[in-house]
Amino acid sequence: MSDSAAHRSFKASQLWQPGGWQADATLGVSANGRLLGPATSEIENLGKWVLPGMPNLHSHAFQRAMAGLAERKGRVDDSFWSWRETMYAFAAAIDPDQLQAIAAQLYVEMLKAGYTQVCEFHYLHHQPGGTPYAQPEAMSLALIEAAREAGIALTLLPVLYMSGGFDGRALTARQCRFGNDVDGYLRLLESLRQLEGDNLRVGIALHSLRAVPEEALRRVLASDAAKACPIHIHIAEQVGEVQDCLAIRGARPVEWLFDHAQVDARWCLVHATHLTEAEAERLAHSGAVAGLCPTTEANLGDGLFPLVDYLDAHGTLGIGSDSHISISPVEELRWLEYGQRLTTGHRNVAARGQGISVGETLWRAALKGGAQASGLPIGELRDGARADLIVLDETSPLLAARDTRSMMDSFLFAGNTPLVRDVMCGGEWVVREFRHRDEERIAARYRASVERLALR
Ligand code: NGQ
Ligand code: ZN
Repeated sequence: MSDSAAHRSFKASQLWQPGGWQADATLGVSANGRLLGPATSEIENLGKWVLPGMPNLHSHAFQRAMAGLAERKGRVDDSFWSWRETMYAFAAAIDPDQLQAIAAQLYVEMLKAGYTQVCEFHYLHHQPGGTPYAQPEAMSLALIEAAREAGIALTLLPVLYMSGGFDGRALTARQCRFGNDVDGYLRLLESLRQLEGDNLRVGIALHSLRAVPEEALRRVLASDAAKACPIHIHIAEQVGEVQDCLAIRGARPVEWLFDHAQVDARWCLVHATHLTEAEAERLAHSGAVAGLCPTTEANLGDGLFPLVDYLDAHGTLGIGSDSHISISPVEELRWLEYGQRLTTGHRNVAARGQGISVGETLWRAALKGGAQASGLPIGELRDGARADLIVLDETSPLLAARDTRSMMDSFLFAGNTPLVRDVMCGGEWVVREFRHRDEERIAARYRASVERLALR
């Protein structure tokens, strides 16, 4: 194929750029799926409303198959911690084939919802009981393969998980599948880093301060890999976790992390729900990303992130679907705003000045923070970036009579009909006219896999 044949050109009536809508924009896509100046040849019309695809900065793929299975009361004090027991029981039997089937289905659903990249916070490493698979990376490879099948960009974050609490207690039987020592972890990380390429980035994940002792944290952060790759950690999600950290380490989790690690733009602090004003400011000024997962945080009863303090301190944020109780950037951003409205009694909270659009503010912020957390050249449709874009359904009644001023607010706040019509990821059309290119096969295999899991 000649260069010009592989280099395709597109136009959009309105293209979303960091500064706002750009009318009559043209885009070129190279053979390797990157954006570059348009070729002079044939120009395909993408449609009226074209946006960068949204990065999803936090996912535990296997949890997709248990979405909806923990909504019946077990005990009077059902909480995050009792949900976690249900989740452990569910995680106990999944094998690499089933993980691949579940993840592929999940990633198809993500693409159809407008996510074009996913950060997979992956800790289900070993066989039930904790013995490594013959190929120790088997579960990681299942996720990589699932992302390839679906056609989504993946930032794989193998997770270090060593202890069952701040006191350094041993893992329980159910947590043994997650456990590695630092040497084993660094070996896994290095072997996965060999696989990095256009569609795959590898980064570091520390499960939480509960699960990673201080000395281990120091060793991992001193590794070569840590110098330039994304570093993600769950932090301050639950009040009980903040209390335990205070009791055992003498500081709140975010405070402790900042005092013991150089937290900067490499980092993504997932949840960071319970912050003092000083912590919110420290996080904002560090340049790290707050990884917010509003539907999961609501589902698990975590609490509300201090969005106003954080935005006023110019903090960076992104969104994740985490437990996959919902797979929709629209719903994550809608609930991020609605949580604030419900507690403050005000409207248009995320817009920090008169005349500013909430929808534009949130979509723009989540693109930027998600891209940063992913370690990939995404989130913006500029030369050199991956060609990851979504085209909205301009014929939807929800968008009738909308213009550049009202469009993003209608996209995020009006109705529930899916508006993402076409999705291009890495220059490939993965969704056209609302259908993923391989959705029937992937859904059939998913159904068979979860039926087998349910029968066990
Ligand atoms: C997880 N999920 O790793 O799946 C966690 C729960 C824990 C969220 N934090 C387990 N949303 O934190 O110990
Ligand atoms: Zn999580």
